[in-house]
Amino acid sequence: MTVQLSPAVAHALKTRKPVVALESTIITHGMPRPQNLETARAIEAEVRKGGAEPATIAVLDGTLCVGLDDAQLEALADAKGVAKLSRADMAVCMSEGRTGATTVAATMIAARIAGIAVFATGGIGGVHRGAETSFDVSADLQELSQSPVTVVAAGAKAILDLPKTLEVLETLGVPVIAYGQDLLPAFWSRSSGLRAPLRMDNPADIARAHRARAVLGLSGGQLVANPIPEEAEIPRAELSPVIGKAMKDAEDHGIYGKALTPYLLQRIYELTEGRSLEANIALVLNNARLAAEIAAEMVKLPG
Ligand code: PSU
Ligand code: MN
Repeated sequence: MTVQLSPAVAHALKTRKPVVALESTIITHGMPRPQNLETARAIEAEVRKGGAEPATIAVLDGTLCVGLDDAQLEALADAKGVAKLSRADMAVCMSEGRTGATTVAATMIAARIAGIAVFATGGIGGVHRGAETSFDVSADLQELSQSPVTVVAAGAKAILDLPKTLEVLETLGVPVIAYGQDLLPAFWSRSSGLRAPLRMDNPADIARAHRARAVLGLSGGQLVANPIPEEAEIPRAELSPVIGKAMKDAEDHGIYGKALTPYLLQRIYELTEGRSLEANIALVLNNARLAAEIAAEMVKLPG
């Protein structure tokens, strides 16, 4: 029931090398095999290429591991019945000595403990469509207001209610920064049609803004919304009916709660014949690149 930094991550942090935290729910619940393991490895390689140390995070047999070696990564990618951990259930998983993958919320908690300021993922959880009746709002949003981590994602998935997600983030005091454009990206698509509250055009500005929050004594981090590369995007109009169908299927099968996001991702993968996965992989790698650049700028800041 401890927290364990891998030797590589511990060394990087000690010598003030840039480090990028990575989540593991994307491996266990977000992508099918074998692409999940291939992508997990490719993300780590991308972070290293950017001169930063990757720290993939998971709870393994009750230990919160910050930085996995390749054997641990492979075992996690192959394991069945791994729990999907958020703020509410991470401690119980550890106290019971079990294994669980960390969502954005749980990964932020681990990054905070380890002292890692930057985290790359695909998409964050948000306010689900129909939340006015289901009350399904991801704990990722709350965590962004509590743990001081800059999270690089490709915006929020179009399976969510994006206007409501933006409203909740504003209420919680979370800066939502579109990278290099005015519009909020929507995961598989470069544009959600909504204006992002903030815009920044280079990694150094993002690093300084992170530091400024600390100067003000503000809890919580920042959400950087990085648009998917043009060549990989699936235009919104094309995806819209697919998302509608996947949501109808979820309803018909009575899927809700924790199971909903993984179900929708899998269903959209099937309905697009794999195209959504290709886009997902491209955008995560793109986020890993930007996160490494931000991490490199963070360590240059004085103090
Ligand atoms: N988006 C993806 N793939 C994922 C997730 C989101 O494209 O695997 C995962 C992340 O770990 C995120 C979690 O933190 O889903 C959100 O789940 P929920 O909506 O149940 O909070
Ligand atoms: Mn939920």
